[in-house]
Amino acid sequence: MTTETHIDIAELRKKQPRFNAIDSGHRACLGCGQALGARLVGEAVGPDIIVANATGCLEIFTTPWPESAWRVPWMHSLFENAGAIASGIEAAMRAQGKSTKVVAMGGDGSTFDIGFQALSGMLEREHNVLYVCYDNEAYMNTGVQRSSSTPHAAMTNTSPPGKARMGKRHLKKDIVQIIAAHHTPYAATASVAYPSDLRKKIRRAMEIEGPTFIQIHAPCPLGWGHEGHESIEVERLAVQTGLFPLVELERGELTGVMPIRQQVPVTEYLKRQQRFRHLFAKGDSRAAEELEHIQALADHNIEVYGLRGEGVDRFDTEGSDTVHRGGQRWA
Ligand SMILES: Cc1ncc(C[n+]2csc(CCOP(=O)(O)OP(=O)(O)O)c2C)c(N)n1
Ligand code: SF4
Repeated sequence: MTTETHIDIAELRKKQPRFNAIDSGHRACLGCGQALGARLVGEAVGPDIIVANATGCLEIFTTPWPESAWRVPWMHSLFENAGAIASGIEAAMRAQGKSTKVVAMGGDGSTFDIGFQALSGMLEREHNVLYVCYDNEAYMNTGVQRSSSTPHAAMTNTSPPGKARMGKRHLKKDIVQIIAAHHTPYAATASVAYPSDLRKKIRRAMEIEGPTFIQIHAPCPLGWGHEGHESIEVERLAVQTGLFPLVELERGELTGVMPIRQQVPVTEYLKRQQRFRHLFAKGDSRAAEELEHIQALADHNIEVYGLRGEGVDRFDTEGSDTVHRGGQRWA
């Protein structure tokens, strides 16, 4: 015997433990770090926002016409002008006396490279906008081309390893420091493998009147070359090796770091990803040199940011458990 149950969607939503700015129905790949990142950001920002989203995977997989996975007002900007669009929306809100917060979003290609000019202007003019960069370290939406965020020695379709070079020749751009050099009130790095820390930083940024910036390291199984179910494990290693330091900078001053108590060798991170497989090729003496170089980059981060923690745990969870899953309840 079946009984029909009437479900009141409005009532159900009220009982939900958290607000989701982005919901089911998107078409990201399995294990997409950016989809998880956007979900975590969406939980932390609350409903009173307007999103300006640059062209890239996030924009494409959340809004296949005529559908949308967004539950907040959302605007697609060009690849190059999310900062300008967000500035304009914020100025319009201010003129109308509204407190709705503007959140700009873009990938690393959009943020580090093509949209940087508009972002720099937005920061310099001190617009009250939170800018979130989902850093998956390449132009993924168009088939994995190198960006200025792609790490040294990584293989992409435009930085193939071969006789002339071992993957990308240049270093990853230090975007959070460049943003901080704009005297930005709050600039931080976060990782989808540390969700509570990520949400905490988003909430901190939302409280600040003025421009804020968060760079979220987000694995891309397609571009990094690992299985979708490995995303979080791989991403944790990015942080635990020191290759992606978790830091907070306020008006250029370092105000917070997530210490690493037991540093993991970079090979543990690199060997999990096909984009670094040439670094493990037998009989190529350049591979060992590159591995040493990458280890030196991780050690340098640990030194410069003072990341070395003390204690027996692999990782200092201070700060990670203060914000509980679901966080604030929204009406
Ligand atoms: C001016 C301009 N150049 C190139 C493109 C083509 N394009 C669309 S998405 C994209 C890659 C986006 O990369 P990224 O910003 O890193 O985001 P991801 O897709 O990796 O999330 C490119 C090159 C475009 N839309 N506009
Ligand atoms: S290509 Fe990468 S960033 Fe794009 S949807 Fe797939 S996993 Fe996500």
